[in-house]
Amino acid sequence: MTELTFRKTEEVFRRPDVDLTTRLGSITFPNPVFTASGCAAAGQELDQFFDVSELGGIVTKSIMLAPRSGRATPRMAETPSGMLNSIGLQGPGIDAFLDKDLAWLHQRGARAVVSIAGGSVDDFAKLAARLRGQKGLAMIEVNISCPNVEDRGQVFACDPMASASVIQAVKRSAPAGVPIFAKLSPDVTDITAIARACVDAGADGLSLINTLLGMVIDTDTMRPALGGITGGLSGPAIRPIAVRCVWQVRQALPDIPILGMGGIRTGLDALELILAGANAVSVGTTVFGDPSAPIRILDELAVALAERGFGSVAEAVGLAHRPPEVHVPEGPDPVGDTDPEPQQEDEQ
Ligand code: RRO
Repeated sequence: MTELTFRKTEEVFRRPDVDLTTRLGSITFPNPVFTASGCAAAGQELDQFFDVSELGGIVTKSIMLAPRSGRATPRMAETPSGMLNSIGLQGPGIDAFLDKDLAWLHQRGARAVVSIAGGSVDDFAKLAARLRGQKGLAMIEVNISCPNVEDRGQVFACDPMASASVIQAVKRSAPAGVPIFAKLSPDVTDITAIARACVDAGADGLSLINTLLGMVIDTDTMRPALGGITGGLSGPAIRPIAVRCVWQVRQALPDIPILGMGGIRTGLDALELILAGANAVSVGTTVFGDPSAPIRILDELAVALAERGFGSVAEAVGLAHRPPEVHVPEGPDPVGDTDPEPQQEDEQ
């Protein structure tokens, strides 16, 4: 069925007839384009640009148990084809989040993917328990990979055992039937080892990738540009890294759902991650300059899939892993033909 979509910009777009539904664990989402954690708060600000319930899901900014003011300013710096952030998990704490943000998303009809972050395994378990019985909750993204923490020991996703402990604890405390996705860091030697540890600990899927640890020095002040000194690098600069991580994890764990993110700006960028193995994608940094980007990218992705002859997004997931087509050169049949007839040249 062809769907007519009305944009608040009064533009009318006829989305091609492609089945965009995608399954992440036990949940089927209407389409594979989500927001990325930390880039759209809980979706309210974006709702003036498009109907946020039209996206596959809204991934919220990582929430902690208590309110937190975050790191010193400045908290953002531009980089070539990307940006650094050093927010430091600023947020209102889980109680205010549930009352205001999750309640709003539910009332709006959006599918909420709640990102949780903690400083200890116990924090994560408590956060997961607080999500029991909450309406509008579609999925939990367990952020074990925030780069902007006080010490690297708190980046659980840099260690398979620490990652597994968090996921096990979340799985035990979280509401039954809600998929648990572990968000991983690309800043490791072998992301598949961390991915396996999370899946063995009970993760239903993986979110790939968080930002990479980076740094900018202001050559006028001759000091670090960020108050927090280091920050997380995002944007198009990291897209090839995201593609590589999704590819490696899809290869290692063929049946695990993957939510892919990292520098997506267009429908073709989204398709690239899907071909690498993502079942759905999150759109992040580009939203700061183009708040309508997620819905535009969804439209562009539908067109890109239709143009390539796909009837559904599912057909494209991981397709880049297929073996190369073997090219059989034309020529005489070699079987039993030791003395081939000389070939006649075509008359021109
Ligand atoms: O808040 C942040 O500084 C932050 C988080 Br929680 C994260 O997961 N990734 C990031 O780049 N920044």
